Amino acid sequence: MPPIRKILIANRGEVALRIVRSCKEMGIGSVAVYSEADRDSLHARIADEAICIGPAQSSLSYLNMPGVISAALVSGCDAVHPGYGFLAENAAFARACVDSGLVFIGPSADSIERMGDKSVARSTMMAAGVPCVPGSEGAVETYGEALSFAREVGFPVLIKAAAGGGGKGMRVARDESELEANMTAAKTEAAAAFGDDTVYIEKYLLRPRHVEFQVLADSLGNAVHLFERDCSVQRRHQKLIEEAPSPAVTPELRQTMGEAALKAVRAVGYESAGTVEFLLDTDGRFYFMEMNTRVQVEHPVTEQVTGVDIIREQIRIASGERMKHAEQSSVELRGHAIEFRINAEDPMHNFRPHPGRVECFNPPGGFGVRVDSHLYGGYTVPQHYDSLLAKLIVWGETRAEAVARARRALDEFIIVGIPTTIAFHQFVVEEEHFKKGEVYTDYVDEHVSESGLADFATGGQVVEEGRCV
Ligand code: MV4
Repeated sequence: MPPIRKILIANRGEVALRIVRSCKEMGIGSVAVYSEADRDSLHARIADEAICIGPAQSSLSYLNMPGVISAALVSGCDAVHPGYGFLAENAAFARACVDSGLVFIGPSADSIERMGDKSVARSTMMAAGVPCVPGSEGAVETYGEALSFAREVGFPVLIKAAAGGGGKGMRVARDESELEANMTAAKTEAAAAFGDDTVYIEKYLLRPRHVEFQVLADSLGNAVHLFERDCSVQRRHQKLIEEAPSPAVTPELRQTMGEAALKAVRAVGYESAGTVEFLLDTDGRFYFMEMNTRVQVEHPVTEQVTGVDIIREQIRIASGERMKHAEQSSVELRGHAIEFRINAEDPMHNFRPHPGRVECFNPPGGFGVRVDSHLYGGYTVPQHYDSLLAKLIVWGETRAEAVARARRALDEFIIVGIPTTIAFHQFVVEEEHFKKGEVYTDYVDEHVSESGLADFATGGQVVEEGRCV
């Protein structure tokens, strides 16, 4: 495989910057693509070259495969990094890159496809001996089949869309009387959202934690995991806070779950960075949920506790090189890291997205603080894309130290002009359950009631309309 000399970054925002930064450190050229709405964006400015690929609407720019590939070819790139979102888990795009003579920095199109269908992924993992939530072997065709699986595992059950992930096309059936209608509802929603109404059935676990393992596998057959992240603090399937390691995972469990994650990787001949998601129940049992075949938003917490630059490793792997840590025993876990997603959303009003002009941007710094962001004072957040503005990642020798540092860093963080989730995070870092590491997937609904947040959010960071304070 020839070395990679120039990479097209098929993304925008903070992740595009993140990728350009690794390119620069590796002496690799970088080409940004941007939409008309992103003319003034930082990712287009810091890359070596930048090419406008179309209007604001994603489907006409960041999702336009021929446009992105043409940009790579005319600028003389030899590889494409898709980041997360947009085309990152699109098997047709990975295939189109390869067919155009470009290296796709990620897994093979076949791996993306196999993991993209959650019911196929589930049966693959069952066959490989990776623990899965009790339920159907693969897709469920008829109501009769659904009923027999539901009776076998016991109610409540969860009906999930095979093409889903992230909660879409998902319905709980608490008892037999709800099964038929909710299966129909899940199928209808899945058909509308994904053009595929295939569903499967699992026992519905109560108060699970979301624990995911970062994995890396190279083309020479080496595979390691970089331990786990706990992403239990979510709202409506949007992650808000992620941390590594998980407060719920003991060294023994970490070893067992890590081995299961590697079993999953080997079962599909996976190559590149990926994430194996598990649900961890209150009794410490874990079950495979999904595998994500991209670099994730929350990858920095893993970087901070392992010292591994995951983007750099993706690029090395795509070049056919051996990854930095080819042996599991050489990967070490040090300290604790927590990421807070700072979104252009108003937590006082149901987290309503709130694009607009950022008058002042003053991120925190100092020991153990990392901020990954594409913001600058005077930048206007466009309405066309996701609301992620910045990621605050804090590191500490212990979880308590990381939480104390987070409190300090959040207090320093000033974004003037638009509401953000900073106030939400300021509430959470003072909240007793979070401080003890007691976070479950329904944590936000249970412990961050809107009234509680409203009470807290009046204090803390000082924000005045239109000026820095
Ligand atoms: C589950 C579950 C309980 N039992 N599966 C939500 C998103 C999708 N990726 C899978 N999800 C869940 N699957 C079984 N068998 C609970 C959830 C779930 C959830 C999972 C992770 C993080 C937050 C969540 C919030 C609600 C439900």
